[in-house]
Amino acid sequence: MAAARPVAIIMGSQSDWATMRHAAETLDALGVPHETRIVSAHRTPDRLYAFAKGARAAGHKVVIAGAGGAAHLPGMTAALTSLPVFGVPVESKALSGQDSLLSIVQMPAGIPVGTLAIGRAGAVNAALLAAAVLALTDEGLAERLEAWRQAQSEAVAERPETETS
Ligand code: RP5
Repeated sequence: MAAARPVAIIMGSQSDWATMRHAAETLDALGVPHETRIVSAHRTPDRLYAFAKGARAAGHKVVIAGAGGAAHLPGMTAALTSLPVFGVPVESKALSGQDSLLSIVQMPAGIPVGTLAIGRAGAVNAALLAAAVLALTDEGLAERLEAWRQAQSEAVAERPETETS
């Protein structure tokens, strides 16, 4: 049997991958195994139900769910599993992701979705939060996460480069 992948990255559409790949790449950089699936709350509701109901038994510990527009995927997933769910609002064409953000963040009390920023920043930070959760019980990952943050700090220049034109 294949080893369990602690993080599941799900998204409502192939078109969300351009954003959600940043979550996958961040988890890769931290050495966190993950699974990626297209699961639409609207177009494949049966797939969503099967995924979310089976997520814990499949060995997942955290779900990252990205969706745009009337973005029901993170909330519906959170309704169907008590695993932590982090929602990433994908930038929509019509409303620049404001619709996605409000759809995901405004969960009524009782079913939480940890909501991140719109777009790439949200996808990267969802991965970092998922890693932080897993690092609570994984010392090796905690060290890799610290090293990742240290490298990020070291990559920031002391002063801006002088522009030449
Ligand atoms: C949502 O509808 C998806 O999450 C996606 O962000 C949006 C548009 O989907 P496509 O029409 O590009 O497939 O369900």
